[in-house]
Amino acid sequence: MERLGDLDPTMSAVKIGKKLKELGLRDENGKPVHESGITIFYHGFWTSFWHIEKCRKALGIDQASAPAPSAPEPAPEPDPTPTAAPIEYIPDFIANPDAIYAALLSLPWQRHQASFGQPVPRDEVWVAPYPYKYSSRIYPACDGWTPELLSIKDAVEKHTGVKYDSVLCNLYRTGKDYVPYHCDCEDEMSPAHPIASVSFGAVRVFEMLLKSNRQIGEKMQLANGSLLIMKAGMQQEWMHSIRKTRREVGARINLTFRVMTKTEGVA
Ligand SMILES: O=C(O)CCC(=O)C(=O)O
Repeated sequence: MERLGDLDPTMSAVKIGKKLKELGLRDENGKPVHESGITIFYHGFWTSFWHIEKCRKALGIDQASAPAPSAPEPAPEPDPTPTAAPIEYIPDFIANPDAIYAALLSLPWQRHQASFGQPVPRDEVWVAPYPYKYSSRIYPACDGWTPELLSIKDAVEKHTGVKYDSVLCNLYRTGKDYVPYHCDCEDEMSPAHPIASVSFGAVRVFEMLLKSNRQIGEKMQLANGSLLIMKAGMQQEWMHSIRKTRREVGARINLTFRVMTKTEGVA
């Protein structure tokens, strides 16, 4: 005979009523237990549960003898040592970061429109001999190299041995400005070259996420005057972001030097 313990209280009330009728069981008052199925229908899950318990008692089947519900799969242990992202970090890369930061504040910053007319949550300037198609917007080619941008580019090129042709400048005016998780892996960009990221002003947290398992990697505090190299191939495997913060933080400027290889097909 089917045991009451096999009845699942999450079954619909009508199904429970049917099942009890099939079993032909009577409760402690001698009433066919399926009659109470009507009550189950009106009162739902908890009544069903109560009713099954009542029938278990009537039949002398207590919880201990009922078949144990199958145990849920244990959650996998989080990996205590997240995979290290392919980066290099030099905290004091720029000798006089405050003076350069002050000069960079007068770049022609623009708050562009993102999809659905929302403003991009930071100001940007794109300087490159190529247009840049980024997240459904196109930034035109712009020969806006200032002496400061050229001197930082020169320092970065000496360090990396790579000739950069482009820079995306970001200005985070407050802690509310941010860049969501993304990778800089558009078709126009060379995956064979590292991206060099130079930061000025307020310290903000840079987070990395491994695409394959959505595991958050190391979180870094990017210091004023620091250089972070995201090595060749990193964009294909990792995403990165600057999170919003509720802390009172000042403005921050970040410059990412890139190599653009393929610009055909971009308007
Ligand atoms: O501000 C940063 O440090 C990151 C900027 C960034 O992710 C980007 O320009 O693609």
